[in-house]
Amino acid sequence: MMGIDDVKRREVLLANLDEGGFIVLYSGTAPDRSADGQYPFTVSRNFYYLTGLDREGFVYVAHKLNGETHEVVFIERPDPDKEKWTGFRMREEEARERSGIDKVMYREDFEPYLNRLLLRGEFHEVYLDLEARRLDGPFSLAQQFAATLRDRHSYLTIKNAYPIISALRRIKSDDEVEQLRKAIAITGTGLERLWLYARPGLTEYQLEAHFDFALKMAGVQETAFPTIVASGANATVLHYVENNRVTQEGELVLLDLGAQFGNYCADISRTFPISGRFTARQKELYEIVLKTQAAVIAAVRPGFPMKELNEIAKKTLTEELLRIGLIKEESELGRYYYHNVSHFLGLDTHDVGVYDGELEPGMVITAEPGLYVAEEGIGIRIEDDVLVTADGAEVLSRAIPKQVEEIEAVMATRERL
Ligand SMILES: [Mn+2]
Repeated sequence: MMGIDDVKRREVLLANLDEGGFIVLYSGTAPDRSADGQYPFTVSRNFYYLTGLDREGFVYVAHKLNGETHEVVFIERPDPDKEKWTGFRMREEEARERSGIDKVMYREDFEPYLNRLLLRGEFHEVYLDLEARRLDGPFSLAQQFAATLRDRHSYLTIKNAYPIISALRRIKSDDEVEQLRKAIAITGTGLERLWLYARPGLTEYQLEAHFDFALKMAGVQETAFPTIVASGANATVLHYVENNRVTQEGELVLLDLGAQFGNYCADISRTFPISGRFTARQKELYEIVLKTQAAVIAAVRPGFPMKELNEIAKKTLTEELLRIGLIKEESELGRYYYHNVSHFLGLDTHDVGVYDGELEPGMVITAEPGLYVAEEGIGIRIEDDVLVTADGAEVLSRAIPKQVEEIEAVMATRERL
């Protein structure tokens, strides 16, 4: 469709390099946890987007000299002894095939290689992936390398590759949309299992376990983000992740979850009655959120300002809450709705994108209005993933039940278990 494919992505990046310029991108390393343990590794999204490689400790280097561009990817050297402890490493041939980069070297050659380049004294600029990060957070590998270059090669101009890469990532290719479809389909499978096993008395994390089980049976080991299972009043806390409360008869449960497939993230929210049937009040509020979401999705098309989607959500919610008497004037809406209705989706759950800009074909966004009535112990959010098409929108997650009758029908089949 629209976005560009792997090899062309690097062409665009390298087109920014001047004569005497080079670029260094890191795949990243797993953060330390405790003692010799580490958290699971998440590949740098920009590194993966450009190379198709998602292993730890890899580095991509490209440079332009005498009108010619050279690319190298440095990978970890497979060590048969180490592999008995930590598993197989990617081989040279595989790295070459996946990335389309002919020259593959080992990681220990990275510094000597760069030294040889820099000692030629012919370079004047370097591109690094300097994503905006907190002042008080840990230094990224790119930030550390930038500091080294500033100390030892202070004549070099350091430039930021991040905006170039993220501009490309905003528009998804057919292949990327396909990965998202798979992530979403598997998320739907997980939700179905969670609903089939849901009943009052289970803890929130036990509901989560059914989702996780279905994902793993579908061949997916990772969620896109920490799963939110929020019952009763917990659902009025937007990013509730404790998931340790016992669900009670008659409550609504808010789920915000997603599988990750091929490093692409699904992000779906559903809200359902733990006992199988919505009460009249729950249904009244639920239908308002559903109607709001429909109004938002109906507005999605190329040229529509991203920011305006939230105005549509607020307008519909305000009208409806005035109608049922939950609020008396427009200014009170903030008590019951206090987030944004949409974000970009892709390799990151909160993906790159410009919130001041207009929607374009190939962008994927979420549509996720909510209503949070703390005094009634009710929190509702309904979230779908939406592709902006040439002339409108396609709801990628349309197969996942969300109408009151559909959810009640799924829950009704629990009796057969
Ligand atoms: Mn979301």
